[in-house]
Amino acid sequence: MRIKTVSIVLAGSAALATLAASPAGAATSSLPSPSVTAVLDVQKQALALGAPGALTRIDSGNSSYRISTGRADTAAGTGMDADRRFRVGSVSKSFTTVVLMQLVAEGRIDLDASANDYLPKALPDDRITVRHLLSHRSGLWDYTNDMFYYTVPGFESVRNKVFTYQELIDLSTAHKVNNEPGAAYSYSNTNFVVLGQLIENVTGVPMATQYQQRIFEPLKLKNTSYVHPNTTISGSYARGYLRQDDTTLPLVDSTEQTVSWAQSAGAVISNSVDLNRFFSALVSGKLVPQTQLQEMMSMVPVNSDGTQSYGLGLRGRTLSCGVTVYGHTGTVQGYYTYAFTTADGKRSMTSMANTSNNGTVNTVLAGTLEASFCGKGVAKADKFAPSGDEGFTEDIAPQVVRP
Ligand code: REY
Repeated sequence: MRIKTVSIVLAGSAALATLAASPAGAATSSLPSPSVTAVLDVQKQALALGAPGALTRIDSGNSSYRISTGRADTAAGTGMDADRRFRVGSVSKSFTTVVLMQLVAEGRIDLDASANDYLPKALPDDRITVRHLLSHRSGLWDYTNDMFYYTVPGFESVRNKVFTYQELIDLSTAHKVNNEPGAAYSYSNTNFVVLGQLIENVTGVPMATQYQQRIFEPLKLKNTSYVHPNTTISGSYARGYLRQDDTTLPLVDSTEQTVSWAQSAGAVISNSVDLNRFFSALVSGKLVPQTQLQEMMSMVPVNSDGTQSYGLGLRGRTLSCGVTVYGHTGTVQGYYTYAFTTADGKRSMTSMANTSNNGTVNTVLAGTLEASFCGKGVAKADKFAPSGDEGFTEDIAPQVVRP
């Protein structure tokens, strides 16, 4: 098999491009070819808007494209490259869902049973099912709304903290719920913290072991780990830089943290090759049986024009060329991630910018989906002035209205 690899690294004004071998034929024949130029254009916009660096990896049939720009470490001046590890934030929710769905397939958990049947301490409403948690329809308040209302003080107050699941759940249940169980989509980290607790309670096996045995080892994901509550990232990684609420102040290096505030909702570390392999394997039926996969991929629209949808622990994005891609987004201090694949798993893309609390960078980075799956750039007018649903940042506290 001949493998095509395209690596592009852009650091400062110098561009280096290497092209090895030639393609052995496009596997995703109906899609336009990825546009490396459009990916680079998006990455450069992300840098202009304040991200120190950005990376993208596209795996398409036998071809892979590795594109990176800017810095992985601003103090050391190290250039970004597409293989670096990073904190994937809520992409972790798809990993947690795989563990849960394997337990469903094993007959140990019923999706439509009350979550309270499986929990050590009951949630306030018996009507909340496991499915409601997986689809963000439980109504449970997202405790991160309060925790990170003030971005850097909030972050520093939890950076080295170790929470139990129950402590985080109690922060949520001190609030009124957003909606009756099942009545509405309301994205909340609480749902996936409850699921971590539920999995550990049913199996008696820690999440770290579950991820390792059910996903990382079978897929040989050598760059993926769950080290909670260790604060460091091993191997070659990108440092994360958090923007302050006062944007005139310097970025805060947020690389080292326990991520205990997220755990099973967001504490996985990975890289682009592994995330592409994970989502491709998932939709190809290599992680969960067809019945459970279909449940995960049954998408319900979550924005007004239906271009964004949520299944079970899985997001859908319908792009301008008509294709719907499946995966997840992630936001954790210092890192924005997009990791998506086509329904057949034949083209996958992961992008990361090493900053956060900068919604415009996150919105712009979504342009790497158009570039990778539709071969397109994003019109100039849309680039810096997100409006309507395009400006809606899925992951961050939609309930919080800033003064
Ligand atoms: C938490 C806020 C983001 C991060 C979040 N992440 O819920 C989960 C996800 C795991 O869905 C922080 N924003 C930032 C603020 C805003 O502090 N005041 O942008 O890094 O991925």
